[in-house]
Amino acid sequence: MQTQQLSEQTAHYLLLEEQFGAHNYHPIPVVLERGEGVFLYDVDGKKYFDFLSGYSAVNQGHCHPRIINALIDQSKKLTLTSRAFHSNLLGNYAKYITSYFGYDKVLPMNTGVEGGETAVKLARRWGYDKKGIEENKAKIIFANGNFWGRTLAAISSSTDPSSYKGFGPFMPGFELVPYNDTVALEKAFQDKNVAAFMVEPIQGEAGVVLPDEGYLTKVRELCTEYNVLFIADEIQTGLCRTGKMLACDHENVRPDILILGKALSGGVLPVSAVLCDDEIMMNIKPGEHGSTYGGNPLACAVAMEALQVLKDENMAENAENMGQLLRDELAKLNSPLIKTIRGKGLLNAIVINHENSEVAWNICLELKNNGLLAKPTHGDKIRFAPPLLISKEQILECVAIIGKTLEKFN
Ligand code: PXG
Repeated sequence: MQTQQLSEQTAHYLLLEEQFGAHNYHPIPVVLERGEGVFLYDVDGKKYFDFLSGYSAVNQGHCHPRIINALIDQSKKLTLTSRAFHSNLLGNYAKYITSYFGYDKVLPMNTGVEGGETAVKLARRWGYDKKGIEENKAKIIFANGNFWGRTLAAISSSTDPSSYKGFGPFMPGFELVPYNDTVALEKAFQDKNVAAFMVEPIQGEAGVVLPDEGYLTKVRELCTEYNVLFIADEIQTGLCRTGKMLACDHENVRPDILILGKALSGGVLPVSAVLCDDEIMMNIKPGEHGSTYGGNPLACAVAMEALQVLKDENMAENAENMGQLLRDELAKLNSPLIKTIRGKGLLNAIVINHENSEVAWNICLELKNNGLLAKPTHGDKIRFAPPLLISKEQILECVAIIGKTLEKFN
């Protein structure tokens, strides 16, 4: 591993985390204290381009003034009622987000993984109440390489040993098919107990894996034909990240259940949402699902502003254009270290052409030294996903940083 010169301050904070925090992450050794737009600043005042955007939670840019103002204004009035009482924000938010995405109803939760859990519960209940699946027999199909969080249910569908190994026993009723394989999917759908297929339109954590064009269209067709719910996990791909409001919009397909999270709050607080029509949502009765913080007034105010900012600032269009520019300019580097460049909009990854998986990590350390923050995933892949307000000049500056960095490793 490459040795890094760390400032005394940085070393101090790293030590605190190491001594008193669980060792459940392996972060890049940088300690951040401020963010603004596409930039992050560390405790020594060094400025960086953020090429991770909190795993796509900060699509609108760090500390977006309008979102922060919505947070401040609402936080002075009312932050939490629990769902024991109504608030004057929840109804407005529900109306706003359902008309924004074109669904009958929303079920508000907090983290992405709770959104996933909610979708699976809704699908099971629909399977029993509407499809007529026998009690406790419902199956949910997932794709190999899926990632939807770290709870016991989420790791029960995982094909990544670092997620599931040593944490069994697992949730029954989950089955897997290869990603991007509609023949396997149709085979799985022969089983009448299948209630839903839950899939990421582009697999994010797997390393930005894009399916063939037409995959989502075929998934939609098969789900309709076999009366199986199509659940789209758009927690990472949604909200303009891939150059459209939703990644499903690239093929004009409408999932039966849509899960959103991350950028739904612009990185300000955990806000997730599950959207679907009454036929699915209205099977859940009072007391059968929820959470203390789900739909809290602060989250409602922040989410409405975060969604409005995406539209007002044309973030889908900018993500589409800047993503194309980024991939084109990365290709022009002609670096022997880049095996593959892939992505859509501003959800991109490069695959490093080296057997030694430490090389991608060391490249990220050197990128950090040169003023750009990125993190490897699965050893050899580096995600390039800046906030969506990045400009052309900034993209060119970032590609220059990446080019200079890679040259050191040739
Ligand atoms: N679905 C997708 C597609 C995701 O990428 C989740 C669900 C879960 O969201 P929450 O808010 O529960 O983390 C994700 C999360 C990490 C990490 O460990 C998380 C994600 C990607 C990479 C790392 O912090 N995505």
